[in-house]
Amino acid sequence: MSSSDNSILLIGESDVGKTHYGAQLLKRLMKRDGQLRMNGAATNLEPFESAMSCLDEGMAAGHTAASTYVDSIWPITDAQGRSAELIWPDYGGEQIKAISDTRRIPAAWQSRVIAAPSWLFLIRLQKTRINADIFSRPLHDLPVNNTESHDIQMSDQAKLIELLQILLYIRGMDSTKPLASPRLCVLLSCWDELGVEEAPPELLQSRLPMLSSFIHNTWEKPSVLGLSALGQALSPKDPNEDYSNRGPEQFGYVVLPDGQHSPDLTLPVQFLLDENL
Ligand SMILES: Nc1nc2c(ncn2[C@@H]2O[C@H](COP(=O)(O)OP(=O)(O)OP(=O)(O)O)[C@@H](O)[C@H]2O)c(=O)[nH]1
Ligand SMILES: [Mg+2]
Repeated sequence: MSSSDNSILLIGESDVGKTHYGAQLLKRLMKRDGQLRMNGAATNLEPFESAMSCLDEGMAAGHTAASTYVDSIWPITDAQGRSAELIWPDYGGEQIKAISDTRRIPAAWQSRVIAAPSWLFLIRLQKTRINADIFSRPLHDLPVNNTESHDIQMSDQAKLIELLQILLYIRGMDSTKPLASPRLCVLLSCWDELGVEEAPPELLQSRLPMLSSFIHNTWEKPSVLGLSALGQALSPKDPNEDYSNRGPEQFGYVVLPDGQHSPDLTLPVQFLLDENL
């Protein structure tokens, strides 16, 4: 790994689990038993400090203020001893929603989108409205709407695709060939609340088929993983004693593309960094 730019563009609206993943990832890097380990002093940890202390008490942390954007810098090393500086952001998810809603991108975000060699796209399926449409049911099974007066809303699936299209446009990607760069990893977050047996790529394909096709047609080698950063739901008010006694490091897992679970929360990052090593 070179110590040049290993920033990860973490893309996710509010409530998808960005801050909790950041806090749990940081704890795993410090515990040093995964594929990636902390190798020196991390800087700008403030956004994750309060989340980490809530988790230590067995509680969930709060929402990140809409205007916050902080890049935290983590010196890491992999199992082969190669080192890099990982730039991991934390921000209020409203910033992503604003890009999608207004189709305008602030200058600071523009440079991040252009510079980051890897994109980590968090989707929380539980919060994604999946309306019945011709992609999920035959046309004759769909409810008939009185077209005169109903509001036409874009489906969440179409919005997620449009967001990726906006980001690709900003980056100037107009290739007709599948993209090798930026590398893309889709993380289906809060996996524990889904209660499914399927592997992540199949789940994405069955729940959001249009998005899954878009991703597989646009990128050369996208990866689709599941993530349960906490391992279970936690309350922001009632501490979970067992969680606190055993320690948050004992909880949380990644679901690999073949459906296997791994407690190593650093795996999605390692996948993204691999090509940039
Ligand atoms: N069940 C479950 N809940 C989770 C998990 N990770 C996060 N959550 C919950 O999901 C909610 C949102 O998590 P955050 O990490 O605050 O989300 P965020 O993307 O940082 O949201 P903003 O700060 O608003 O942008 C919180 O209520 C967490 O408790 C998980 O792995 N499992
Ligand atoms: Mg947050």
